[in-house]
Amino acid sequence: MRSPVRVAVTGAAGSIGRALLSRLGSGAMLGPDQPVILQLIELPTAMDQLRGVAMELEDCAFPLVHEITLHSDPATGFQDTDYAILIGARPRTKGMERSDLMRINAEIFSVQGRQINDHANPNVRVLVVGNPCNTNALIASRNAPDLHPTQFTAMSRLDHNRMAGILASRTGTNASDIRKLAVWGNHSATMVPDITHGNIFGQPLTELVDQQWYQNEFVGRIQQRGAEIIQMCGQSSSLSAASAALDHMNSWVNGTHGDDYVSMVVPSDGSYGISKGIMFSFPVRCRFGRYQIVQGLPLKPWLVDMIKRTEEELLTEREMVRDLLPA
Ligand code: NAX
Repeated sequence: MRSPVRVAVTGAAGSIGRALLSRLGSGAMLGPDQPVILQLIELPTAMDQLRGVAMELEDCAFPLVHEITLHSDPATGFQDTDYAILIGARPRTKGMERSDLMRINAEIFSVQGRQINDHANPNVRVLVVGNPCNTNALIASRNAPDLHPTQFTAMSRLDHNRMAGILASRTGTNASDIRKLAVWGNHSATMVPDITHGNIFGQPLTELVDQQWYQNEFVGRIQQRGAEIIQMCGQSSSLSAASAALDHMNSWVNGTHGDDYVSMVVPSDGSYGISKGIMFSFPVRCRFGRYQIVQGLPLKPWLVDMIKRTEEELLTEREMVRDLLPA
């Protein structure tokens, strides 16, 4: 058995937080031989709910859970942490403009970026789930000057997994046999679900599904899947979002399979002509705890147009929070 690592989770008493913690405690993120110390962070007003979550985790008697600590102060919550999963965010309420939501969350993530910078393990790996997650991750990273921007990522894995799940149902195959899917851009309705390099046991997905269905139905369905789930359940995705967060971290830490890849929101290094520095979802391969953007994928012109639109949206989001981005 290895020595325990520290995992900090914000918004730990919320829907995604609860769904994530039980599977994290049973090894779904870091493997069945990696003990964890859970550092759970919540708003001061949600500490009672957080105590309840901690009691339930205690009652699960997970052998891998070494210790659980509870924090309303992110400075102590992020202390020495090896991994930080930032789920807590202000949800959009009735009548709130997108720009207001962006500002409120920007403030939260600039503070958290600074706290991670000052208190976490210098090798910390950060995943931002709370929306708007690409721009929140950018703000957190820019407020952490002592850390490398590549230590900050955000989550497009849910969109990636949604593609695999729906394609598996469509083709009557197992989701794990579907290879080389990609989500490009923002985790928003402008995201670009790309199956053009995908295959199942070597057979191209473009031969297995109808092109009209892909372009006219599938793309919109993935982009709107979150809204569809809210309409059905009255709340946003939590089980699948938690599962995707664990998959994201697992791929990052333990690597991707063979020459397959996954989608992660990472700082753009200019690959595919995307503006440097913005947080953009790319196909990545992970090895030895690091990720690399997959290079040289040929892109159809209609996909390039969509990728440009999602990039423009991210550039607009960046402008909205410019004053919270130290140089
Ligand atoms: P909930 O409202 O159930 O839970 C959020 C929790 O965060 C609450 O317990 C709240 O007290 C806490 N919180 C708020 N601000 C905090 C702060 N500054 N520090 C610590 N805790 C804080 O929301 P939930 O359904 O769990 O969703 C959380 C976030 O995930 C939302 O922003 C949501 O939009 C986002 N999502 C992102 C997804 C993605 O793929 N990137 C998909 C699912 C989800 O929509």
